[in-house]
Amino acid sequence: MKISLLYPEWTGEYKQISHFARKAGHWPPLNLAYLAAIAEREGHEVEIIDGEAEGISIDEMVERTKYFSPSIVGITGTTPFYHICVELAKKIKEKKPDVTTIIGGPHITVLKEKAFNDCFDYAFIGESEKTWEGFLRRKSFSEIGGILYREPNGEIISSGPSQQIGDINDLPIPARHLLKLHNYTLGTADGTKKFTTIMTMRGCPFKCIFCSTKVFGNNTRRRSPLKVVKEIKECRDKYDIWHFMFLDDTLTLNRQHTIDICDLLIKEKLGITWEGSTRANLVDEELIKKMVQAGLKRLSFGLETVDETMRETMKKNVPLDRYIEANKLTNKYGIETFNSCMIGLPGETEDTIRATLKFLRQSKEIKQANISIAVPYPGTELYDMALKEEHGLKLVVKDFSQFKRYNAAVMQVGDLLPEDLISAQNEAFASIYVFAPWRWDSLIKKSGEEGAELTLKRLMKCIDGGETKFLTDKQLGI
Ligand code: B12
Ligand code: SF4
Repeated sequence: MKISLLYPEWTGEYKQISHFARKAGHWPPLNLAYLAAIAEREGHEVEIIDGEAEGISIDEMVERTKYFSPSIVGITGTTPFYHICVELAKKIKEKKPDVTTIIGGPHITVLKEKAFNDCFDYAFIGESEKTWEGFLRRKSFSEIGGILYREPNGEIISSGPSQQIGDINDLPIPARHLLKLHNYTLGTADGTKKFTTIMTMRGCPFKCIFCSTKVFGNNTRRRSPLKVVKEIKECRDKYDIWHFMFLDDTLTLNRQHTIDICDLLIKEKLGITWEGSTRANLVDEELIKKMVQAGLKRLSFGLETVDETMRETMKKNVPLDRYIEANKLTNKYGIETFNSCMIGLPGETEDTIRATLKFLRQSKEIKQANISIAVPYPGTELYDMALKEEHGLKLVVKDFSQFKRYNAAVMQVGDLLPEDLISAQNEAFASIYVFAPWRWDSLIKKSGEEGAELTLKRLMKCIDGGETKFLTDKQLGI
């Protein structure tokens, strides 16, 4: 049987700032590569179309799919771009009504029946490799669980809870040979690198209120370091990939697991480089040293906000001073370090935004930062808080296509309206770079001269429009 797995283009929705999203790089759809590997193992002919990396429109994707003439089309979707998946499935059904359409991913996992649009024949809920294998083997749905489908009378039926893979070492190696691997590059302070993504672990035990962890849940499952390093070696030798992004939610969650992987990388002398994200309180000098020896080039931390009450409400439970310490440490070992912050979290006021921005503008330890707008993804505690209007939150935009993070805001927080958060984000993003010369170099290396110019223009636009609420000389301390 022929199967098409589709990842539609999405950055175009960011309009004027899509440059930054694209310049930051294209990421391979690892989910589809896992599902493709299983389908191939079951003897099917599979294609993966990555509309984002290949820069193709929905209509082109429909044409390509029609040309391949699959019996099954599987689409992956997150909340803000789910409407694109619906549009794509509808168009495919128009051209080829007999094709079976399947939707999977975080959005349908949380919303289930509510998002099970007519254009999809089946919805896969949660972690899906086991369900997918059972589906392709035509096992009875009640046996495999994790599927939504319709009875002939239109009634939606759930086949029961999805089954997680107990031992994730049983997963196949993702079918990267079906991807156009030269398309996947990352902008780093070391220049642009061809890369791929890899997971050493699934799940996260923490409960940050804004984070959607519904697919893999809170129990963590680790792969054997030997398998991880074997996959890295295969990518290097077969596909000439020398840089790896570890997608684990919290890379150093299990210190010994990280050390074991590092030891193997060092022993094998693979010469590859890698990066990932973790919590600032889960690194120490000995570990960092080992990670650097094993090829670590970049680490990301979620700093979010400097306000202590807000930090408590969002349940991040990492003291702010740990970020300063962790950044000092990574700077000492020459690791590019990225700190992501959010505005619009519960309890946010103009003053708390100013405090976070002031901290970012003044902190020389923080070489790179990013500001996104808090989005209450369905299924998160933040979403429930916004619905219940707690901590000054109010969900004012209910259209999921606006649940983006950049240039869009869907919640009001106290007196801050969505439009205030958007202009604060514009101002913040520009100011933390423009007024911090020690960040210029990395901005230019990562976003190019065009990106640096856009950043400057963004700030000038705020100043011209009189929107500089968070930027006075006094606040800047100059
Ligand atoms: C890497 C990553 C990215 C990469 C994208 C990589 C790519 N090409 O796929 C980048 C950086 C570009 C990115 C962007 C965004 N991301 Co992101 N991202 C992740 C991250 C860290 C890993 C994704 C991954 O590969 N997981 C591993 C695979 C195996 O898991 P999976 O994708 O869930 O797939 C499994 C099931 O969902 C299911 N499945 C998925 N698709 C399909 C399709 C079919 C047909 C079937 C049968 C099954 C199925 O089966 C898979 C195997 O079990 C996750 C967090 C996480 N832990 O998953 C966040 C996450 C997916 N991202 C998230 C968000 C919000 C975004 C953005 C909206 C942020 C933004 N910039 O505005 C965008 C949206 C991009 C888009 N196209 O939709 C949220 C999604 C929440 C939600 N409700 O949708 C997550 C869950 C983070 C979080 N914890 O909140 N992201
Ligand atoms: S933000 Fe990170 S640490 Fe917090 S729950 Fe999500 S993945 Fe886990």
